[in-house]
Amino acid sequence: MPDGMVAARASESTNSETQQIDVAVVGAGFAGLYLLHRLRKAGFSAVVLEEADDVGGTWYWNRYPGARCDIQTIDYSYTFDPELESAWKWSEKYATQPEILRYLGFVADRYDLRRDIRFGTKVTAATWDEGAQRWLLTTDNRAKVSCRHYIMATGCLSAPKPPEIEGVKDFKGEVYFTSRWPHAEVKLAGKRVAVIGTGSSGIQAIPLIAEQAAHLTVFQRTPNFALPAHNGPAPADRLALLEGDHAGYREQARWSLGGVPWPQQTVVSWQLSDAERRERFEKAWATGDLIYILTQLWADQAVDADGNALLADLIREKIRSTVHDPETAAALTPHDHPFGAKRPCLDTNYYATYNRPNVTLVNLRQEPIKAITSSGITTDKRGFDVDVIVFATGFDAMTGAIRAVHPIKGRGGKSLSDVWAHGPQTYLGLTVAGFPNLFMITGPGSPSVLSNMAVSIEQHVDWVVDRLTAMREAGFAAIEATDAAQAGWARHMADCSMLTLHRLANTWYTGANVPGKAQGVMPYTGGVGPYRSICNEVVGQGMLGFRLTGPNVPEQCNDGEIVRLQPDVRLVLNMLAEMKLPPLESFGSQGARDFVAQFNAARPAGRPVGEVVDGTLPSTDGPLPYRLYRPATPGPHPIVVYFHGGGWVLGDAQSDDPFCRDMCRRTGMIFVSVGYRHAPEHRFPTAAEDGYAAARWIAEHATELGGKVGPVLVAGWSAGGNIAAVTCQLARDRGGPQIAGQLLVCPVTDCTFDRPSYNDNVTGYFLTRSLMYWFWDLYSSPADRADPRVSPLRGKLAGLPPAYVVTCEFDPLRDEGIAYADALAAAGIAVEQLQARGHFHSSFTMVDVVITGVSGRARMAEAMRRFAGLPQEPRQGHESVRQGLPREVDAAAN
Ligand code: N01
Repeated sequence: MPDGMVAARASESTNSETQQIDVAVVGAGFAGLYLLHRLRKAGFSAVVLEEADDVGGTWYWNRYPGARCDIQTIDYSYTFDPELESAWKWSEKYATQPEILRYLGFVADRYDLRRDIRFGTKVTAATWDEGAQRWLLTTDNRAKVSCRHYIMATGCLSAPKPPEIEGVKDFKGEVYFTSRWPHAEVKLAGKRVAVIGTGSSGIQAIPLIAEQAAHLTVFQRTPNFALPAHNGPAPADRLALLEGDHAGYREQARWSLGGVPWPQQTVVSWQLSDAERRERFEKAWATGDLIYILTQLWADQAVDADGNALLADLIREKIRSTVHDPETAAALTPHDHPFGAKRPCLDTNYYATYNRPNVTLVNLRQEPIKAITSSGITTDKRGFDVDVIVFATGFDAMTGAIRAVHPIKGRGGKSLSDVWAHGPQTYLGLTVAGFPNLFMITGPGSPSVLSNMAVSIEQHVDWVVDRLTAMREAGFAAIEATDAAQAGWARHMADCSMLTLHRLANTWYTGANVPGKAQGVMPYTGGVGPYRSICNEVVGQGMLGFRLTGPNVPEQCNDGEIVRLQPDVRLVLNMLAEMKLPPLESFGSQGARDFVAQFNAARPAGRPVGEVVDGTLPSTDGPLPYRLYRPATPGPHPIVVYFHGGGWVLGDAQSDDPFCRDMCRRTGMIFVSVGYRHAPEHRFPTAAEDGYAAARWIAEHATELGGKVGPVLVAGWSAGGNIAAVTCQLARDRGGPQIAGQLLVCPVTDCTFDRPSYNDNVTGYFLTRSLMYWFWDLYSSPADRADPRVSPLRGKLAGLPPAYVVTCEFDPLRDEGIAYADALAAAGIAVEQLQARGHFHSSFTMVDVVITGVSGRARMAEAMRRFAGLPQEPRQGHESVRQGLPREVDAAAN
């Protein structure tokens, strides 16, 4: 029966009938309400099944004292209807739970939603009926439901976590959970109250409970970072922005990283002085806005452990200066996770509450809870008699409400619980292979809890309803993610998780708060805007990664992975594509040099090293410039002779400056970047001969340069990799210098263009095939090209120094780099390869832009240190697992 006919008799059902419906939705919170509205508008019959007896979802259940939103309420609102926006005015910057619940009730009434919501109804099982191509739902209240599509709008933090403490049942006093707070008033005045848990719920509730209770004892296992909310009226500047351009403001939020329209910060911590950083921090502290402090201080605070530590230290200082008792202050100060890796909280008087005489903090790290007894709580060291225990112990987040609440059986009777036993597998955080026509709103694998939920919910709802509409128009009855698409999404998720520090904390984001739960970063960490563009791209590419079937239409399946690039590479390439630059070769050689210089000037400055010295070294035709980077550590250091990239035509020390600085810091070696001469003014073999001569001179003048006497190392990127490889061959054949190892990053090694990577990556990855042709033509005539001084792959390879060869998947030069490494190995040379998945030609030299290149550079540095006979050093910055931080989860290997 067509869904349209079903729609005509939707909603009405009796106890014995099965309610026939197009779409069933679970949950009447922010997501379920908007879904119902959109589904109806699109002409679908729909029912919402809601366990509670009213709308509100999370805001229905979490009614504890102090419950408020912690995204500014003007941002934490529906945006789909401008009239709704003008019909409702929030009274505060951060609205209270009762006000948000009133808002959701207002929305339900305004769109007459309640008539299609079955309150007090819990779904007890959901089973996919292959024959009917429909879901059958059983409920604990009245009729079953048969639906074409089943949508979980169950929220991410809906399934409370059991307290996991012995003896709760023995306690004779009152027990409350923040996540299931009673509707009737809870009287705490004059009582001895215990609160267990110091996440957002505990931190919001504790100051208000302290005001009422005779005594409050807080049992803290892990301290959390909290910032003052500075609640009050909505800030005038934000309101002015919104009111100045309503549509523009909302659109900016949709494409932002966190779902709130703040610009992207580009300044990194080491570009700021201590005073500048403090000034930015004090402003953020006074602003009282989580997204602001998480995104606006310096660009590396969320991606680099060192950049993050600078901010964390400033917050720690605030805690110490607020809490009078030093021991309590120390216990309240987090040290086990980077700021933001665990969900930070917004508070009102949280730290100051510990200065009250009626508040005691118990540090469970020093005295763990042994049991709950009839009269209170006993730790390893003492007993606490209390009248009331409040559990603010959190949730089985993201998967709890979907996986554990009721059995969901998909194709072939497969249970979602089993499929997710080792962690949630999804495509886009919206769908699961093997579960046709099942959707999740803000499911694991989508930005969800790392974003302004209101924005992410609207995006998901719109995407799903638009897809259902398109399916109906095309005659499709079922949609299902493919295994390949889902596996690709898992890889992309892992790649994204390398971009942030979430993997360095034990949190509910990773499942670590629930004993026995599979661990991995569950939300999508790539940002709201990039995620939206990916969802749109899936549609644009003919529903890539989905199989669509229907009774009277041929199956459609455009299988594949939606993102194969590293997430930051994708952003860089998208940005370059938007610039619609003419081909570099169309500028002519000088024009191209000028363009590259201008382009490079816009990059983040390289990180500081001990010393940078510009000098010249002699060559047969006059002096060549060089730039020397010296580590800050005491020398003498081994010397690396470095050759920049640029197709023998472009580039200079400045163009590869960030890479040299980074590698100098990571290796602890001197890098001397050589200014070899360029084509077309100086054609083959000038670059090769200059490179060799420079390496020889540098090795002979090691002492003068402050370096270690002995073998040098060589390194180079692109055409510089070519010169480095050639230098090794010439040094072997011409009696020195001695070279301890070679690092070849995306090197040019051969003059044939018929390897697959030249065809796979013709355009779209910055270094194009035609640009390579142009470089070759400017540098060498066809007659010269087989000379090993430009095609080292054609030279003799025995007797060369050990090599570390880096190639990138989306690079025309990929296969010749791999061929060179393979040929070196075949010639008996010790060679290691890094074949970087999802990277492009410039990934490793775009330091501090392509963050996912960090792990590759760390490995290059390790190889160089091995070549030089130096001990390995702990990895730096983003790579470092700082002391005290838990082990990484789900770190992607490139
Ligand atoms: O839960 P949590 P929450 N013994 O998991 C401790 C959102 N939210 O309800 O960290 C002793 O953060 C646990 O300790 P540890 C927001 O996204 C938003 O507070 O596991 N302690 C932790 O301290 C938030 O992040 C708002 O070592 C135990 C606490 O209980 C998310 O919901 C308001 C324990 C749980 O903290 C969850 O917040 C509230 C045990 N057995 C919530 N088990 C807004 O402002 C757990 N703990 C919008």
